[in-house]
Amino acid sequence: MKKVLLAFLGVAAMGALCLFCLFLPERTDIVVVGGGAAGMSAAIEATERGCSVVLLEKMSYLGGNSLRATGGMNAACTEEQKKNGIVDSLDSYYQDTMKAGHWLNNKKLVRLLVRNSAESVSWLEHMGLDLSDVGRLAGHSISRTHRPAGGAPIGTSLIPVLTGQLNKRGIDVRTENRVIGLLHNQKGTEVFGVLTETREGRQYKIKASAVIIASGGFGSEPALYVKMDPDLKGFKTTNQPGATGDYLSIVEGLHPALVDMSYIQTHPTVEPNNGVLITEAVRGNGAVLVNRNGYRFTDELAFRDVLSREILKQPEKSAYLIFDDQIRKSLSATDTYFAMNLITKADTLSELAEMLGIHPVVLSQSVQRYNQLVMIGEDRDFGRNDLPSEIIHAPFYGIRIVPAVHYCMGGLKINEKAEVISESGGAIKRLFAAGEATGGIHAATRLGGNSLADAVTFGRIAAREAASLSRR
Ligand code: FUM
Repeated sequence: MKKVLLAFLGVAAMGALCLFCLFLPERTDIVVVGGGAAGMSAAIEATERGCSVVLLEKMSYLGGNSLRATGGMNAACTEEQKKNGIVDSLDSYYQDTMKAGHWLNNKKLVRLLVRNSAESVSWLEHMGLDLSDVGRLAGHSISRTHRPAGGAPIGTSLIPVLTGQLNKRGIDVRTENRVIGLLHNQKGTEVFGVLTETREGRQYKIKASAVIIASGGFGSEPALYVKMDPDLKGFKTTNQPGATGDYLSIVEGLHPALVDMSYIQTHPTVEPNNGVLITEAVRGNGAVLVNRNGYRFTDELAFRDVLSREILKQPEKSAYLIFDDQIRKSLSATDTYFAMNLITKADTLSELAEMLGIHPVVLSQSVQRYNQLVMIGEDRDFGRNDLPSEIIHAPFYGIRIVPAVHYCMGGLKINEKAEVISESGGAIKRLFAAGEATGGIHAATRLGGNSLADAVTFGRIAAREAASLSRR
């Protein structure tokens, strides 16, 4: 009888233990919130440093806005630049980034970005990403935007490479798992993990030594971006649907400092009906902009805020991007626009103008004038500082474009360790952030190609610092 009772008690104790385990939160070293380039880079780097990682992404696929990235990734003093005979300097990259940001950027973070940029490029190359084509985007004094050979879009090469690395390392990646809050102490000064919800609505906790927020910006949330900048009412967006500013609700109760929230970048050249971004690389490789009357009206490589403003001053608040077959062939990224039938094609410029509804004589004269300026090597009309080639190789192409919401420069304030800073000024313990969820690096305007540089560089910095905590 005694034996039966003991056995019964034993079974009951085991059962209670199992039940207890069932309700115990999971545990990992680091939770990464968001599966774009910043989150994926952080997860890979943390695993390299011996940490267990869970990466949580609310969408059904990885990549975030990074999957849509086209023009490339900036870095100064890279091997690829050397191979292409490009002489760059860290200072030049720093100055360009600061100038774009109206000198309101966090200087320490920009220095860190610039110093680590070449390393970020070689890190990706070692993982198998081709970044051998080095071009120039608007606002840069030199070619430093790295992309795959032939001018292919970077995002659709980068994300599969990073995904391959996550898989190779067996990293626990959970899509359709939305982080809805952080586990933290009562004062909101230290974080212990996350509260997550699955697509089916099941909520569960994961305890961690550190959490890295890399959930992106809010470029797909008109209510938010119009609140921050009322001038953006009615604008289209280039952002993926998941860019809804989730970090704002995730950090509720912690009182983090937010910086530069009203700085929301519009990309100047977006096709108005489908919201397809026409990469700045088209202008970087030689395209011009004209208005409906056929006149050039601006430096096509001006900073995005300046250029967007200039376009909005033109008739119908839009402009036309004009390029030739040589430019098309230099950038396979344009293939998508042709496949989507977004581009008008003609054998002559006047025929192209007729098809686009632009004044044919004026367009031909504007392009002729531009070609003369290319020949003399100086844009005496608008001060464009890079004039790669004349527009003379038929067929000719054109597309109507408008500015559209593209990037949120503002976000969580971070320090050089990518720690999230609270309103009271100290770092919130065990909480890190990287990528578009953060603010301070780009300030008033971001240079094209700096978002991937930021995402990869600060994703890895956040992981390095988070990993040092989990080893303690
Ligand atoms: O135009 C582009 O390809 C955009 C690049 C960027 O925003 O970094």
